[in-house]
Amino acid sequence: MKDLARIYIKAGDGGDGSVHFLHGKYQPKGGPDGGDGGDGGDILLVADENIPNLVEFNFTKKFIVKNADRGWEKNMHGKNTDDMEIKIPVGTMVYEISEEYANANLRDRETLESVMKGRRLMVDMTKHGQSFEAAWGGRGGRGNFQFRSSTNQTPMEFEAGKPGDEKWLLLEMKVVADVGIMGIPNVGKSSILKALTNAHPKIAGYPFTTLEPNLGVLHIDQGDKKQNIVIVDVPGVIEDAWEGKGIGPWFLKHLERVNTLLHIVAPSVETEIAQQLVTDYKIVRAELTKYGKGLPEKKEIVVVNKMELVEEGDRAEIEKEFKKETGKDLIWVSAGMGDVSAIVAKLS
Ligand SMILES: Nc1nc2c(ncn2[C@@H]2O[C@H](COP(=O)(O)OP(=O)(O)OP(=O)(O)O)[C@@H](O)[C@H]2O)c(=O)[nH]1
Ligand SMILES: [Mg+2]
Repeated sequence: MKDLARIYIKAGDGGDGSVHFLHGKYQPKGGPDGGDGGDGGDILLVADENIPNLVEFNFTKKFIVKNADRGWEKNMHGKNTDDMEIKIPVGTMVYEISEEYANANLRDRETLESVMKGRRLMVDMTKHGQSFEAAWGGRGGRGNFQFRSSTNQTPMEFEAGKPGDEKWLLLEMKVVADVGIMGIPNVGKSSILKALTNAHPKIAGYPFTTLEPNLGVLHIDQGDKKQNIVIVDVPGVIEDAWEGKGIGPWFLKHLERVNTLLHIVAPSVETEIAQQLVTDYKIVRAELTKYGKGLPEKKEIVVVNKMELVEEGDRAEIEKEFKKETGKDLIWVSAGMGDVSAIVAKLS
């Protein structure tokens, strides 16, 4: 997912005030009538749920509002320029960065780290329709009409228009969701998202089928209790993801905003199932700890998927062993059989 972008924004400059004198038919030497310059347009950022990611900022990187017109004779105000709206995905954090990073290579890890260190958060756009004034247009300058007085009938003064703000911004998008589905590859994370929600993620029997976060909404309607729970399913976590193994740890940022983690495990062996589940669970927990940023502290529900592969009579023993080693309880589902009711019960 394209979840990082850098853009340049420039609001409109105000127009200069004008210096002019009225030359009416009966007023060969009329008074000052130079009008004020127009106001430059602002730049607004608007969060829009129809924008899935930041990919369009690969193509358009510079947003420049036209400058306003200067003032005119007959005390006419120069034309203002319209504000510009830039639509960005919901979940975008907007940072101001120093101009020295205007052309720096953000793919270079060290450069990116220094950009991230020096950035200043302007706003976090978490709601559809939220708007933010990112750059103010310059005010127009006053024309000489405004400088007339009883002692100065022929003012030559005027004001120049003020320049519009210009800035370099770093946009970083982090999915906004209530619940995050994670775990090692191929345990059925996307299958669970599909069974719970309206989403249609790709599902296949090999690791890293999911390469980008998938989003879905679970509707819970229990008479008086209606809930819409937004769920995100992320790629698989493997040992040393933090060090760059697999597709790396970058996608974990899309779990930073969730309240609850659904940590999915699944049997992949026929004997010693409990030990295998514990090992897989601990691999993922270790990567969460390395990543930090609040993830290790989040509420976690551990879910065994593919439960039909485990004899019902063996489940209690597996639960006991899992609890002994990790301190966590297990719930059982089978996305394959369409039975994810244990998750719905926990979330509602
Ligand atoms: N037996 C069984 N197989 C399942 C179940 N749920 C999913 N699968 C299968 O497990 C495989 C992996 O499913 P995915 O949903 O793609 O798994 P994932 O965890 O999202 O995988 P990655 O995105 O690659 O990490 C597919 O072949 C699914 O059909 C289940 O409840 N029982
Ligand atoms: Mg998947």
